[in-house]
Amino acid sequence: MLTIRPDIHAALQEHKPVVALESTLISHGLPYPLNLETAQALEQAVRDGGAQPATIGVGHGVPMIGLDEPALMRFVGREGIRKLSRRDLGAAVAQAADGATTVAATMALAHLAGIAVFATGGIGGVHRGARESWDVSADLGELSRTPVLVVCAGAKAILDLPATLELLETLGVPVVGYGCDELPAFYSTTSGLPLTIRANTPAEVARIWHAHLQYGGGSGLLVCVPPPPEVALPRATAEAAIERALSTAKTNHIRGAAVTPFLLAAMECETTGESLRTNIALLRNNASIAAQIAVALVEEATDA
Ligand code: PSU
Ligand code: MN
Repeated sequence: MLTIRPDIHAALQEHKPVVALESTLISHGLPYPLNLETAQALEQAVRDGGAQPATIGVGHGVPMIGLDEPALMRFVGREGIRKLSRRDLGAAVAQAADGATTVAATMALAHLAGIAVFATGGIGGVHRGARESWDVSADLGELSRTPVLVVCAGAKAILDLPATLELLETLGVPVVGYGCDELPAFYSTTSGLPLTIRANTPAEVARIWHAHLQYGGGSGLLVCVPPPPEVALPRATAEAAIERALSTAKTNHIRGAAVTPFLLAAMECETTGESLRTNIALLRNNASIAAQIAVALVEEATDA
C-alpha cells in the first residue's frame, strides 16, 4: 500500500521528471523552523529545475509519496516522529505510526512508486570506530539492491569516508563525481579520496544511469556533488569540529539510530551554526541538480 499524491501520480503517468526527497532530514536532521523552510525550499528547487518534487514519509502508517500539509506540519514539529530505515517500514505501517524516512527507506518507497531520482544531503555510511560498534548505515545495503539514482554531497563527513567508499565498491555501487574527481566531504568540497568516474553534465549522468540499469545488477548509483564553494567549510575546520562532536557523543554514550542526529546537532554547536548553513545550501544545490538529471533522463528516454 502506497499513497501517491495526485499531482505526483499525474507526473509519473505522463512520464514527466520526478525527484524524490527524504523526510529524516526534516524531522531528525534540522531544527524547527529551519526544517520547514528547507523542506519547502527543496521542493521549490526541484520545481525550478523543471521536475516534480515528491517528499516521502510514513503518515499515520501510510507510506506517502508526497506528504500532505498536515503530515508535513507534524514532521516539522518533530515530536513523536520515528526515524525509519528500510527495516522499520513494516512496523510503522502495522502500528499506524508517523515516521520520517532515511535514505534507505526513501529509496525503497521511491522505487515502489516508480521514481528513479532522489536528492538528499549526505548518505549514511561506515561510522568511525565501526570495527568496535558495527555501526554501518543501512543506506549502503539499500544502495546495493535498489536501483535508484541518489544525488548527494557524498557521505556525511562525521563518518569514516575511506571505509564508506571501500564498502560502496564492495557492494557494487558506482560513485560518480559530478564535475569533480574526489569524493566531496559533505561540509567540505574535497576529501582527498579520488573517484574513478566523473560526469560533467546532467546528460552524461543520464547516459551512465541508463547503461548502469543494463549492467549494474539492480544496484543504485551515487552522484556526488561538492557543496557550493561559497558555503563550504575548510577541511581542517570541519575536521576539528567533527572530532569534538564525536567526543561529546562518546561521553554521552550515544548509540544506534540516535548517533547521526546527535552528531549533526553537535556539529551545529561546534561551528556556531555554520555547519547548518552549509547543510542547507548543499541540500538545495543537490535538489536542483537532481531535477536537471531527472529532466535529462526523460529527454534521453524520448531520444532512444
Ligand atoms: N543527510 C543530512 N541530514 C540527515 C541525513 C542525511 O544532511 O539527517 C539522514 C539521512 O536520512 C540518512 C540518515 O539516511 O541521516 C543516516 O542515518 P544512519 O546513520 O542512522 O543510517
Ligand atoms: Mn547507524
